[in-house]
Amino acid sequence: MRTPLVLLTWLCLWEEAKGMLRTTGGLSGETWSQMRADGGPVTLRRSKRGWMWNQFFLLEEYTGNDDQYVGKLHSDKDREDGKVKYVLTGEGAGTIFVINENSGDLHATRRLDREEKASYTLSAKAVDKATGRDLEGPSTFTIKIHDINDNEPKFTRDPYIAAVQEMADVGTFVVQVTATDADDAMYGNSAKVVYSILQGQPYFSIDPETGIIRTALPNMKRENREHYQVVIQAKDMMGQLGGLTGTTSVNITLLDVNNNPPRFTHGVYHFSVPELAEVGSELGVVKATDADTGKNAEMNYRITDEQDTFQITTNPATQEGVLILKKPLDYERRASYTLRLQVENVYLDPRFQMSGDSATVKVSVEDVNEPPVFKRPVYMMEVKEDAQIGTIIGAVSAVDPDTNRKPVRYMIDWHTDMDHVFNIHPNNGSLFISRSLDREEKAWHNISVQAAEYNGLIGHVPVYIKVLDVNDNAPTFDVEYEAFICEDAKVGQTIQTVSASDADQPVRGHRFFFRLASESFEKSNFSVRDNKGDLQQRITRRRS
Ligand SMILES: *[C@@H]1O[C@H](CO)[C@@H](O)[C@H](O)[C@H]1NC(C)=O
Ligand SMILES: *[C@@H]1O[C@H](CO)[C@@H](O)[C@H](O)[C@H]1NC(C)=O
Ligand SMILES: CC(=O)N[C@H]1CO[C@H](CO)[C@@H](O)[C@@H]1O
Repeated sequence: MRTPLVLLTWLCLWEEAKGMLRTTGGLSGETWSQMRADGGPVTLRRSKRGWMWNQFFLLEEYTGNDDQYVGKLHSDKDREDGKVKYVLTGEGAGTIFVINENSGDLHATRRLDREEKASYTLSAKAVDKATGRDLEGPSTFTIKIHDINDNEPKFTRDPYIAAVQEMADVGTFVVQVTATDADDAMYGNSAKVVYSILQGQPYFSIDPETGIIRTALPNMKRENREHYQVVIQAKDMMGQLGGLTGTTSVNITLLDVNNNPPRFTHGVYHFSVPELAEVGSELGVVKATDADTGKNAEMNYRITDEQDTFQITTNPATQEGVLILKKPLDYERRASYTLRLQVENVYLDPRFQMSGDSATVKVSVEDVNEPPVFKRPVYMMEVKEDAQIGTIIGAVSAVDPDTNRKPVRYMIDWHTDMDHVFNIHPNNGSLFISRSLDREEKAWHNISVQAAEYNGLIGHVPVYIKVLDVNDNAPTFDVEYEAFICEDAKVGQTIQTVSASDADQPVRGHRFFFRLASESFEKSNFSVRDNKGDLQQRITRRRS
């Protein structure tokens, strides 16, 4: 049979704890003694059979020097004559919690931390000291560690890294920060956190409840300021005075948008280029600047006139415009050009109305001392092979293309006329024959004529001289003939066929006339028959 036991407790509770106990303590219908006038611990007294009330409450983080009083166990069987002994078992019994076996007073021997362990379950019984018999069977109760605000809010990150587009609308989401508080979230406000912004106004704002950071100023331009360090505070106790705080910093970067057009660094650029510059060569670079970065600063250059002569490309590494020669220049023909350039961004943002920029480029062509230039790229001349020495066969002509036209002197490149067959008048370019020609020996004389500026540059031109044929070669018999004839040969019988050739032109198709030499003609016993149209002529017997 169970012996009734009276449980007396001292609860060290603050005002708010009382409300908690009312809802959780199972004290319905019972009467609380009055709170002590000094506001200290209340005495809760209850007299009831059995272990109806089975909870103790204990504040965490007790800072007193002595053991912290938890409460008192009392049995009805205990007449306070020293015959009853109280025995404690369970979590922390004998170590964290000790009981005075005579009085039933329960103490905690060390400071407790609710965030480490929020409640302990123990058992107590009353024993007859003399007999060792249980006066009251073991009954279970719990000691709940009551929260105090001993933990400050802690942010999940420090720092936060975030980015938002420049010129974003006010209220644009940037990042959400979160602070957690280890205190009891179910009880009081120790874990109720409110966010505020310590640094970073007026650019950014924070929602006190959600921790969402948003933009707070319109038209924040990256070009004015790119990086912001925002400091956020989280305060528990719902942000009330006395709450604990934690802070974090949020590094916010404004992301570039294309809100700036490229601008030429100069209104007019001057370049000079030697007239002999090769097609494809670089004449110079122009630069436009763009306050944006990356793709938003990429640009295209354009020439709006003189596109035949020049072109412009973008150097992808520097975004400079590179002016390139597209056609050969000639100082003597045109000494300067004026071009209009246009520059625009490659990737435009439809939100921003931007027009590109324009600039002028003045290109001056520099005169280069150029060699004399012949009027024709090649000269073709003809001369009869029997022409007299000193005959003029033609003339070449060259001029210095430079503005201060220097006089030109002509020479034959002797490497191309080793035999000195030709001569040239040094001032007027007339070509003479200085040796007799023979077409049959050499039909072409391909020589090179030079025109030199005085003490200066040399120009060259090929001259092809064709030697024309003159009939200056007699026909010749191919061999010396030796013919045999039988004595009974008939008249008209062919004895020998002879043929001839001629060194003059044409190579084929010569028409030769054959006859017997005059000294043997009269009384000759042989005759020659002209085999018309045939190179070969037959000699035949005329009489026996
Ligand atoms: C060049 O000079 C020579 C000698 O004075 C003269 O015979 C010739 O006709 C001249 N040639 C020309 C193209 O004037
Ligand atoms: C000289 O040039 C002509 C014309 O180009 C060519 O027909 C001829 O074969 C050349 N003769 C020599 C020896 O190079
Ligand atoms: C020039 C010559 O040799 N004529 C000879 C031709 O033939 C006759 C007879 O066979 C000779 O008598 C000639 O002398």
